[in-house]
Amino acid sequence: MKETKKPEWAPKDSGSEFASTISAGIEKTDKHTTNKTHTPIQKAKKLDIDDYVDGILTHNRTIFARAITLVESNSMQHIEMAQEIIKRVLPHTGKSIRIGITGVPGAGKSTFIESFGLYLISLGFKVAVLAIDPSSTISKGSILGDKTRMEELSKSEDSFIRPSPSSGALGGVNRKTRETILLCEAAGYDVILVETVGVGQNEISVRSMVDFFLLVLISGAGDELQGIKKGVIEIADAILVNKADGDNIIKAKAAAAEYNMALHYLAESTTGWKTNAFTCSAKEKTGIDNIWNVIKKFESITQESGVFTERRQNQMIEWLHFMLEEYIINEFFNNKAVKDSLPTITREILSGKLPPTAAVNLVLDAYKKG
Ligand SMILES: Nc1nc2c(ncn2[C@@H]2O[C@H](COP(=O)(O)OP(=O)(O)O)[C@@H](O)[C@H]2O)c(=O)[nH]1
Ligand SMILES: [Mg+2]
Repeated sequence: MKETKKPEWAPKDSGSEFASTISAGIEKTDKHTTNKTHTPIQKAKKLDIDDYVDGILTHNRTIFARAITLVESNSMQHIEMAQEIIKRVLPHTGKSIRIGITGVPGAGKSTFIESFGLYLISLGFKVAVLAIDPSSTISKGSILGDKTRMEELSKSEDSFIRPSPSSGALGGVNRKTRETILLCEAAGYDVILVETVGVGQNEISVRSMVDFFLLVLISGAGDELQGIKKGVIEIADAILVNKADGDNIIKAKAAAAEYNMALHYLAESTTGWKTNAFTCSAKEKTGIDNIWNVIKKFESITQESGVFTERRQNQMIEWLHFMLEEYIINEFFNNKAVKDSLPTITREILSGKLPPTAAVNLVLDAYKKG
């Protein structure tokens, strides 16, 4: 079906992409015009779980996008429905390669994804691009930027691009992105690219949901940036020095050589795999096929050794623990007895009557009794 003409990254506040392209407006049109050539589309219909599952598995783009909207919702009712859908499609997930892409803003991640995504599509793959961008909830700037950078890719029938979900209930962006990955796989996407902005905590959470972690850098970045990069370099499976074009080719190659030297001294980020630095030009589309070969080699080596599967299993367990922790913390701090006891106990700590460790026991007692 070709109903979705609007690019999928239409900013969230324009209405969910879904609703904005279809439901409400069309319903009205049908009521207020006599235009019978306009076939009323099933959009207005409320979908049940079977509809969602069938739609995802038969790759109905519209239903698929609606399922993702459900996953991204903060309403408990939607979350519950989404869980049921995910449970049903779970046997059809896991067959993609999940690639995390990080790097400082401006390194060229989006431009790279455009070139890389189109290259993968030319090889016959279907590509999903998900973004995790903490700044996008504050300003839509980055999404608007991406819109122009991924123009060709967004037009392809074989791509699906989703901007960063807003945070919110139950696991927030983390859960939403992980579950979206599963839906993408069930819908037949072969390569999942998760783009994140290289600022602190983000890389760690993206690392925990992908198979391969790619760090996009540029040559000549200032010293203060090197500081941020250090920790991230340690978890990268490949470093890609981008913008190796024009006058910059030599500098980019020198930077890649330097990173390769530095990588000698670092522990493996993935057991049995040697992280290397390469160059590419996202703009001129050079070095793109090479990085795909690196990723394929990584996949075959880690599949063979079992590290691939082991990592995915660990990631699921981590996810379980992460969600449990979040749930327990919420439940604890929303407990009435805890809420009631905290102000007095806090005052006693501040006035020097109660040591914090003893206070912990008091709060826990209140919780257990409450
Ligand atoms: N010369 C050159 N410029 C690039 C290349 N890749 C990206 N850029 C430019 O770098 C800027 C930032 O790119 P963008 O993809 O938005 O970076 P992101 O913030 O990492 O997603 C844009 O002006 C791009 O046109 C490249 O390979 N060569
Ligand atoms: Mg970007």
